[in-house]
Amino acid sequence: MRLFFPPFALVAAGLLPFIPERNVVSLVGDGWTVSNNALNVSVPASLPSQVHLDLFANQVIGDPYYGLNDFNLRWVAWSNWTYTSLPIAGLSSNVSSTWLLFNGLDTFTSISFCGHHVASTNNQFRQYWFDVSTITTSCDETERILSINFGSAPNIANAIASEPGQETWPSGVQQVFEFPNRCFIRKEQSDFGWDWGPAFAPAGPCIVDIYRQGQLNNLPPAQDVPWVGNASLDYFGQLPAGSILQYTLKDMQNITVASGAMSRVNQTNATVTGQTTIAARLVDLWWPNQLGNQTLYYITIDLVSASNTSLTCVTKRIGFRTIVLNESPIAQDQLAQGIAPGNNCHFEINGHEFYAKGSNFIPPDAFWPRVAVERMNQLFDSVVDGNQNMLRVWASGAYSPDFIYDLADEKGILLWSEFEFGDALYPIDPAFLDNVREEAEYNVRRVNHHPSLALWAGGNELENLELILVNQSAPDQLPRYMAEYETLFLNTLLPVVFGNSKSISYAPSSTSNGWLSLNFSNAKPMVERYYNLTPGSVYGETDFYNYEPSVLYNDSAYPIGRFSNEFGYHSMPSLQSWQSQISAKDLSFNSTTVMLRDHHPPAGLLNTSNTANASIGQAQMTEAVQLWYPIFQADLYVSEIEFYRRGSGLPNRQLGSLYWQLEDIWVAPAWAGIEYDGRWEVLHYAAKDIYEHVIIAPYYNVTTGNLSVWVTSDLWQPATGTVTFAWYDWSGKHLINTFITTILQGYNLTNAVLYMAVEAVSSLPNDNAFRTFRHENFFHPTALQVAQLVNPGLNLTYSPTTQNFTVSATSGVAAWVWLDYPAGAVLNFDSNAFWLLPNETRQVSYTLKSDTTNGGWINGVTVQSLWNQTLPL
Ligand code: BMA
Repeated sequence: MRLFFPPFALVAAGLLPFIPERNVVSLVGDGWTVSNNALNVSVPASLPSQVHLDLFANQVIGDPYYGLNDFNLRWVAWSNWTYTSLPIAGLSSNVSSTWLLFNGLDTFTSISFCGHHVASTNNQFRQYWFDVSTITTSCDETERILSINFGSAPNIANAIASEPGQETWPSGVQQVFEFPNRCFIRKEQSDFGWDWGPAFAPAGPCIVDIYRQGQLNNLPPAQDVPWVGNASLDYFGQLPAGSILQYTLKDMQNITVASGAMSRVNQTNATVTGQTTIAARLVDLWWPNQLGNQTLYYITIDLVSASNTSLTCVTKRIGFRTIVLNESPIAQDQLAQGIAPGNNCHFEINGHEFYAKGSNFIPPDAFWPRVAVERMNQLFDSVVDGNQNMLRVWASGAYSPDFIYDLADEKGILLWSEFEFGDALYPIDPAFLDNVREEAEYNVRRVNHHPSLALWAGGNELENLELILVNQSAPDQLPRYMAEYETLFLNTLLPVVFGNSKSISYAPSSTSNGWLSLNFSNAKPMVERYYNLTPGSVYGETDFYNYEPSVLYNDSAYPIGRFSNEFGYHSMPSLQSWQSQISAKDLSFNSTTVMLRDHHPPAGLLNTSNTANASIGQAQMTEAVQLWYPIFQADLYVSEIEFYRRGSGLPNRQLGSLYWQLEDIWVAPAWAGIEYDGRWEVLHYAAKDIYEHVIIAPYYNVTTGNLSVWVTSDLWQPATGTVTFAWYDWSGKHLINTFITTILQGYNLTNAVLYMAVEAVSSLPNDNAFRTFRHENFFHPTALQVAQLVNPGLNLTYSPTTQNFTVSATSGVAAWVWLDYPAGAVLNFDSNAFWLLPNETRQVSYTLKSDTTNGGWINGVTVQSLWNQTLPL
């Protein structure tokens, strides 16, 4: 239970932006106490923090992630906690005003300063500032103590839920994980538990908008017109008459590219806005990873008085790009190309359609103060190394802090961002809507200048799940809940995005069938398509899970849409990771601890006890492994990604695959490809391989028994090349060099494997150089569980000179060769989980991310394949 999340909290004296000599006193750091009198606990604290972290640091509780502490520590969440400062030094009594500024209070607080009540807050996602001038001047320096009382979020959520006349929903609509009633409060929704995570519930900026002249949200803009730079600054108090805005645009070498006064300066009671055009030829474009360079600039906006004094000045790092989620109807020229009718649903960067390759990003920790820049840097390096260009920053976590967007800007990772609503419907009383509007304004304005920002979506699984659940449970009430849905997601959130930014698209729900009409002359510009579908047409996104193992790998079971924003199956993390968070005696697949840390499916969905619930998740993994083989999860994702990518050349013109989920929040069974400490699972390696630009892949129709092989490229230039096929038996005996299976009649197919490879020449987007793209794949007609594998005779050596491992197979086909390394280091190999033909040798290099073994990990590297013999170095 997170009680406290201030990325930083400031006491600012004279914070009026146009007083140059303002004095800012930071409250970040030591000198705080966290206490609960009733529990007789009072320990030192340090900001930013959360109560679990301070209690753990002072040994009041054990490691919240260890064993079953997820359950044992829930008393912390049910309690109230007070953070108290030492007397705050450095505040002058002689300034015109003093403000308290908070950039994150999680969630229900009562704030007092010098013993006076200042305010109460109720939204983790908002910025708050309070004028404490009078209190400060009448308060002695020794009494300037700030005290913040955090009320128990689950208690308060329950109290709000039971208020007379409170909103209710039909049975089964609200997805409950561990603590109920999360929808009533504006707090990270997954703090109340989720199927991949624990339930701890721990306790005005300037906006710069860069867009093409004439651009409107959600519509592809012209690319041959100048850029517009729009800046809007919030301010406190009175703005001197005749103030103007000036801008300076510099490149990363600090050379001025353009500067001047902004036109159309416009002033409301709290913001001042100005605009300028920037000739397109002056700047280079920003592109996502693999599609071009990530060129960045700095823009400085100066608010200057009539007497030419700088009142305040803000600098933002920006990029010049247009990014649009194009959901417009399929046009005539697209129909003529063979694209099925319906709606588009794809992204366009700088006017180019591209294939979005990526995954879903969940909160990387239940305790955000532990999410350090270095850790995110490593994680995002893994995203880039994994050939991904987009992450969906899933709703129901937290809005990402600026440093995460900064890293994404630098590495070219597009962030499909979402408002924090998911798998539930929400109240629409005026106070709730006002609170949401403030939260959305703050976050939209805060992150808009980042070129990595790809989209704002209202929330997770609303149109494709929540409204459908209402229809199933209480069809007569669908109009009412649909109207409420529109109030929040179309009438409240959409105007915040469109009112602040022209550069970014908005979709009320991911997943959805997109919009039916978009007309900016209407008071409500967007009308959703909902379920208004014509057979034979293809519309929006797909979201696909099926936990019945017998239907896995069946192409005909996968959904046909324009973009896949979620799909997956859960699996176990590595033994090395388990060892870091549970005891040796609990290290078995069905131990109570392991079962109880498997939160899938959510207890609240099943109305069963946690133990019964946990065994279902374990059972699903067991059945799938028994039917297929131990690493079926990664192979299943490969099969789905191949399927979605092939759709880019089929009538459904499918242009995106974002699997569930990029990374783990702790150590537990979940869908992740990267573990809590950064270690790659088989899934991340397999996804890296199948997200290569040019891939070759088999498609097997289980019903007809027909096999076809397709090559798919996401390059923008044509690729030409050759494809090679060869059938082998598992001992490596070469059967025939052809793809035609009928020639194999007479062979035992449980004993046959088809090798296929493509070698093609083309060039990368925004790069004229020709390169060769290679990819190989294997097809086995029967599940590997029943295939007659033979010992492939693996060999593993390491060369300190080249720092490469060499792996070879000597006596058979090696399926899913896996290099493993001991705990204490985090690294990734440049390839892993690959196949080897007999007498094939592969050099494997690695990128070391952290190491506490002083290089000793190298001696602990092992190799194995599905044949199942683990060999030491
Ligand atoms: C979808 C996601 C998450 C969930 C995942 C796995 O529903 O949006 O809510 O964690 O599937 O079940």
